[in-house]
Amino acid sequence: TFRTNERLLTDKLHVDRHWARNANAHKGSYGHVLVAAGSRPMGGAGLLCAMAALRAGSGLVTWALPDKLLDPMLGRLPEAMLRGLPDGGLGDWREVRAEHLTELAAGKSAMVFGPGVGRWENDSHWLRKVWETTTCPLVLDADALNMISSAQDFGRWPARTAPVILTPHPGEMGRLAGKETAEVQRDRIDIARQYAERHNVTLVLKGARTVVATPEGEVFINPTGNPGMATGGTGDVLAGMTAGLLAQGMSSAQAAVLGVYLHGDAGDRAAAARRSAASLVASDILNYL
Ligand code: NPW
Ligand code: AMP
Ligand code: MG
Repeated sequence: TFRTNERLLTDKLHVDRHWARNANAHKGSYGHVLVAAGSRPMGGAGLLCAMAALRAGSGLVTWALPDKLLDPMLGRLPEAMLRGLPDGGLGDWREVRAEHLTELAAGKSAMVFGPGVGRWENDSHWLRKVWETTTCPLVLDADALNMISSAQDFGRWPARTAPVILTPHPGEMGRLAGKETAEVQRDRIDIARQYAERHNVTLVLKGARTVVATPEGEVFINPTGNPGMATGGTGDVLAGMTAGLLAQGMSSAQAAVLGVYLHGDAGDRAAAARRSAASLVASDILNYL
């Protein structure tokens, strides 16, 4: 039973209309995503995220990563432009300056930060700088969500002019809302809706039957996807896809709703093609998008 403002997503999403190419299009017609993801032990999260932004249809993708990762990653994703950020030789984000990311974000159509970036001292202050000094639509996932959870004052961060989409799994949602994972799972719709309204963000609460809640209090429930998607890297793919859709000029609600729908649908096609959900891996989703 659905209450006011709650909807189950269906094919009536008009995927063809929202996700089409014009005959006269060129790569500048479909936006430019800045992907800030990956660190030495988790370069794969960055690769999956950047490839997902491309597969979602973004015209251009720049992948910013700690300098030491640049050489090993060059050639792994020939379609993306890579930018190594000075990292003190560490291969992670600890010594990367927020200002460098802000410079790269200027003029981009969307940015995604968080998959595989890890944690470091005072990282929530670092994220707040990026939050305050960038003006493009922003997708925050994974470690970026944990940075928000550890910031004591997230509710008082200044309002951004460009929209924000948060994509927590139930564990990350629990940390954001100060609840146990099980509590989140018992009350998914209300917890997502309340957080989105209170913090003026579009919130994507992942897991079976992903919930998308808008800052206006609308809620959408996604019917696509399967338990084969419970495997490392699938969330990193969703974050990149969502930024790729945002970059094409969609509203946050459209990008979030279409992103989760297409991500699950590609996962269903991949599982059917393999005739086994269990053997699905995150890059299969990219191949079936
Ligand atoms: P529990 O145990 O049930 O309370 P973490 P992470 C919960 C990167 N990756 N339903 C569950 O909690 C990411 O991008 C890199 C219920 C679970 O134990 C991050 O940067 C990869 N509960 C970093 O790793 C591939 C659920 O959350 C806990 C749930 C850490 O991210 C992998 C785990 O979450 C990964 O993407 C559900 N549906 N889903 C790479 N190839 O480079 C999650 N939980 O501790 O936040 O760690 O998600 O693995
Ligand atoms: P993450 O935990 O960040 O890697 O994200 C996992 C992704 O896989 C999210 O998009 C989830 O919605 C999806 N997923 C995980 N488990 C299931 C499931 N049982 N049914 C459908 N989708 C799932
Ligand atoms: Mg994740």
